[in-house]
Amino acid sequence: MFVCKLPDVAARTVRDATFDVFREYGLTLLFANPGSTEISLLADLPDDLRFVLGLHESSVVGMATGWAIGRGEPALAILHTTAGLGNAVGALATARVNRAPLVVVVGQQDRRHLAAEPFLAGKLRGLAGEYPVWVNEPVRAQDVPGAVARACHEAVTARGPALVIVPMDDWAADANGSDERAAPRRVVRSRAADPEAVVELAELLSRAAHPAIVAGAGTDDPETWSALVALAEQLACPVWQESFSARAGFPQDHPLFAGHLPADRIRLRQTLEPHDAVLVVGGPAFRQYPFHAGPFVEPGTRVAVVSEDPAEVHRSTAELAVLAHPAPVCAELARVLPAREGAPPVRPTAPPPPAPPAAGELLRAGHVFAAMAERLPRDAIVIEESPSNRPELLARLPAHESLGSLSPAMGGLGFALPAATGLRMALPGRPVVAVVGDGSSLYSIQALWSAAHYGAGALFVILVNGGYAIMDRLAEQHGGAVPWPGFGVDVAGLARALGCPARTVKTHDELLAAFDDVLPGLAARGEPLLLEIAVAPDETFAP
Ligand SMILES: Cc1ncc(C[n+]2csc(CCOP(=O)(O)OP(=O)(O)O)c2C)c(N)n1
Ligand SMILES: [Mg+2]
Repeated sequence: MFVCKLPDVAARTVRDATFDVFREYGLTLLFANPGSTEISLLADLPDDLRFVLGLHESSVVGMATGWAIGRGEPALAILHTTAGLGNAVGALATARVNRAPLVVVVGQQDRRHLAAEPFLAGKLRGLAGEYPVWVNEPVRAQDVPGAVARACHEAVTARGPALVIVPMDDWAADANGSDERAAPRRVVRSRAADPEAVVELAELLSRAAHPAIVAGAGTDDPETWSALVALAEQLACPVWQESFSARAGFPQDHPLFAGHLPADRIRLRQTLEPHDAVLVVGGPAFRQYPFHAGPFVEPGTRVAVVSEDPAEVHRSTAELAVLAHPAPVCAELARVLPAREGAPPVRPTAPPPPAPPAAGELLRAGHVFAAMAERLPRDAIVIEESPSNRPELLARLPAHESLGSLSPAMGGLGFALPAATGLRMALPGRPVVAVVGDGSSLYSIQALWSAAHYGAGALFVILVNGGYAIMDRLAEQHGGAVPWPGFGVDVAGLARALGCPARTVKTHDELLAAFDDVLPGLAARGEPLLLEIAVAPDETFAP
């Protein structure tokens, strides 16, 4: 019998199968900067996959990180072999420490001649060091879709970037053999509170006469906020925010909020000295900045930790650490512990607004934050990357709602502009303001192009003090001369050159007028705006 064999024009490719994985896991926004090793993936994208161009990989990954944090879901970033991944390493480290789930596809040269190390062949596996939560080089092209699905699970469970390195010829390979993925369709992560763990924590807390709570960045979600509020109210105890926290773990306008812990052991010991038990929730015991000798707490203070981050749990200097999601544990503790009587602590109030500057004097950061505090909508997200002004910003701009406060968790500059852009794309109805130093603004300035091009209506407030004020203060404290010059960069001009509308503000009246004009309508902005505000450098710095 004669059988007519049709040509196999409609053969399904690994690229098709991977796009289905993207769709299945909601990875339909592709934050990317393309290179030749990614052309076979990216050319002729189907309409339901949206490409978002970042003009440098710090912006690509920063935008993806903002998006992932805003959505609480993994975001997809696509990077170009060694050059792209190399440029992105700092941003990937920030994503890891900020606990943002990212699926990162890294393009590689063609498998068929990789052995000969052609132009653009990348030594990619170890390039991002220990910062990815998972790195995979699929053994066969047909393993790529499953690897992307697994990367999604790895990124969510370990909360960081998971990398899949894909040779460029894999995308056109026949998908036959890729259906049996080495990854489950769904992962259900159990979050129930272990009754034994709750009993141990409850015992430690009920023996204490004067307990206290320290909230870390890991409690910043609405469910954990309310569980922690219930626990704090049950214990009638003060709640501090860990120092140098990347997120607000507790409502900072609550009467039990006691302020931000100091970042050195001397002042930390003094602050916690009145307490015989400290429960650290969603953070390590203890996050610090400058080193000072001696213990974190006085000998009479018992320390317990609850966190779902294994590394935080394992490195904590504590008597007891519980590896668990804090929300159910805190809710359960609030249920089993008896209500305590006791006067709530005196809540730190924001310092009064500074008097307007005298004629001819420059504005100070305090003027900017005080004016913002009076006008910002309650649900605003404030992204801080203004190093010398951070303590004053935290004091004047409390987080009223979950995700109200965000900063680069490991101190790497160049996060705020792209993160604000990605956050605003993820949460188009929520006001987003990035407060950024002039020096900090220059690390990922090209993110402004993406914000403008994609209509991300974030507000970028750039505090122009003419240089690296924090470095100058630290050098003074160290007792040494500063070898780096100050700089006067026209940041508003740079913004305009990148297509981002910008205004400059020099006087107090201009400041109030600009904020009156812009802040009330922030939630509805369809385009970004950069405000370049000239400020005097602060003369002191005590984190
Ligand atoms: C990528 C990166 N490079 C260098 C540093 C070190 N660093 C920390 S703060 C700072 C200066 C920041 O200047 P600016 O944003 O103007 O803030 P100011 O200190 O003036 O408030 C530098 C260079 C860093 N944290 N990250
Ligand atoms: Mg500066």
